[in-house]
Amino acid sequence: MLFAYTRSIAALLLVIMALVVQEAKCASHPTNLGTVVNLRIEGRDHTIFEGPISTRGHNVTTVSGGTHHCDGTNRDENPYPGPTCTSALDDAARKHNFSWDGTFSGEFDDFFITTIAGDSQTATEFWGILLNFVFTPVGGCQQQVKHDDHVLWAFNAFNVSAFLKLEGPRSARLDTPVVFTVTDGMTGAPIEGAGVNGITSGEDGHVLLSFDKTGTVALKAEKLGTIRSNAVRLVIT
Ligand SMILES: *[C@@H]1O[C@H](CO)[C@@H](O)[C@H](O)[C@H]1NC(C)=O
Ligand SMILES: *[C@@H]1O[C@H](CO)[C@@H](O)[C@H](O)[C@H]1NC(C)=O
Ligand SMILES: CC(=O)N[C@H]1CO[C@H](CO)[C@@H](O)[C@@H]1O
Repeated sequence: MLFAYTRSIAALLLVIMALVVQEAKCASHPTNLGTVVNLRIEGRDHTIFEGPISTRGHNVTTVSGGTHHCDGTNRDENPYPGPTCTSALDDAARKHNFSWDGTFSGEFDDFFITTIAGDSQTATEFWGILLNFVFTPVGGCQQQVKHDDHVLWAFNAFNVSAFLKLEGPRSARLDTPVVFTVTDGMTGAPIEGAGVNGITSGEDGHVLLSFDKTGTVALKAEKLGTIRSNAVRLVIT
């Protein structure tokens, strides 16, 4: 008797808890108003786009794939719509007037990107997506993004030894050396032999640069067999 009574109280408590959890979920229901991410698109020979982009989850249309949702609810990956890696690509393409194309897979409920700004995949080179220097485990319309995330679309992403990351000061004095550092964005390991403004990084990934003109320069690190780095904007005074 007491046992049954305790059991029904326990059951009632479970129901109440479930209701509370449900309520909390509703209260924190994320909105799809849009967010700003740092988008970078590294093409075969040059950077196609690099900068902040405002994006929200929305329908996307490609020539080869047609019109489909692209808000993270693809293949039930997320419960609520929101901005995604591919919505960011699409919003940048529209705002900055470059084209992209992708086929659509019903099985994955997602686009497979084939071309961005004329750089088309080949039998061995494909476009890949990294979120904060980590390959996304799911497709670009499934992978939601947050404010300030670093979204990288890279050509031939699956056949490179590293995704370069460049760090350094934002300002320098005329003819005064400053140190920049090139690392592997995934592991943080220093990268030797990368070129930054004509100077090659040492074993510790360091590059010593000095400038004989005032103004602003955008520096990137490049190395054969890797994906070139983010840009660091440096003001020389
Ligand atoms: C988005 O595309 C789907 C087809 O995938 C369509 O059913 C839906 O009406 C579209 N929504 C909007 C807002 O255009
Ligand atoms: C956008 O790009 C297309 C093709 O490259 C070009 O024809 C068109 O004039 C461009 N539009 C704007 C607004 O720059
Ligand atoms: C780093 C890497 O994966 N390199 C490979 C790229 O593809 C060629 C041939 O397609 C391979 O020989 C490399 O090992």
